[in-house]
Amino acid sequence: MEILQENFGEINGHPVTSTTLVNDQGMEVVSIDYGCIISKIIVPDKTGKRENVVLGFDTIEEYINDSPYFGAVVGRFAGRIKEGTFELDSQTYQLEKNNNGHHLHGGLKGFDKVIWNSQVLKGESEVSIVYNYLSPDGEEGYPGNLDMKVKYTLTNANEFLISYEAISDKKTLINVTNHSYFNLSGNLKRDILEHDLTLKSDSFLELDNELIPTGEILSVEGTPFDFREGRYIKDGVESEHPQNVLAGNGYDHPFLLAEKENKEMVLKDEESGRQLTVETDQPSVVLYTGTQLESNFTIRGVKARKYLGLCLETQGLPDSIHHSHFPSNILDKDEVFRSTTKYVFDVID
Ligand code: FUC
Repeated sequence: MEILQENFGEINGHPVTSTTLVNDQGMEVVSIDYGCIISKIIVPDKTGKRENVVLGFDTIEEYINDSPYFGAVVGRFAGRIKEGTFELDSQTYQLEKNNNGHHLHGGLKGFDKVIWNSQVLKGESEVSIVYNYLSPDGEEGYPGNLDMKVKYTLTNANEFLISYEAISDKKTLINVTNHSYFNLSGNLKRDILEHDLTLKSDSFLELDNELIPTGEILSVEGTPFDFREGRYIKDGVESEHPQNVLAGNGYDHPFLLAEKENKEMVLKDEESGRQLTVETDQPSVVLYTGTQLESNFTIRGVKARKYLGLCLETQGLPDSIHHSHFPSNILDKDEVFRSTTKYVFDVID
């Protein structure tokens, strides 16, 4: 097992470091201390060919100018909060409105756009990097000084674990995730339309035209949202279901997970033979199929376009503060928030 570090450029005079975690199976995870961005995950295909399976850039300038949250940790609150406002203990808070009059992914300068401190840890059968950021009281409108830790661990069993830990000195909201866009074809050879996803979920959140949850929880039964037996992503792209259409022809929806930490998400690309299994302790996953990816920039030589990657954002429910029947994302003063998501890569025939 190995940890390699190198310079990745600088932001306003601050150096940015890239850290590569390497295991003995030929798997590598590269992350930078700007946004805790995962810039590469290299895993073998069924022939043993090692290729990158996430969307990312090779320069800090591209991350600053073009990135739609590629590989980043998003927070303090992942997803949308309607009109960016909420009440806690009869005090009203106004967050930055950075998306169509709503708050998205932590605001104008969320966790994805700050430089984190870091420390590497080397064990017998795993290597880790721990990122730390102190988000000051009032940042982007959120109450409380929030001490945030994100730990990336790569094991010799091709498991990649992301653990989050947070504590605040005031009652606040917390809902963090990682916004990696996966494409298992390897080095973006194909889009994700023929990726096959199995999801242990019986229901998903209805969204309005601005992608804000309406409060309705819909059954997946008989819809393109039913991934319980596995389904190609293209089913939702070609679908006329109004929820697929409003998501830009695809998916941008929170699914409620019926099981936890038991292979609840399995993504397969038959041609390369790569398979990714995701397990989490969070109540939901937002499946986002890159429907807003069409743009003028290139991603390591490939023109940005729809369906080039898909996100499996394990998290609590967006806008939960406005829906008392959603699981709460309120963090009490001095309470410790902890959460872990595990990504396991292997090959199938
Ligand atoms: C996802 C989506 C959003 C947005 C963003 C880049 O999490 O829910 O709609 O486009 O990422």
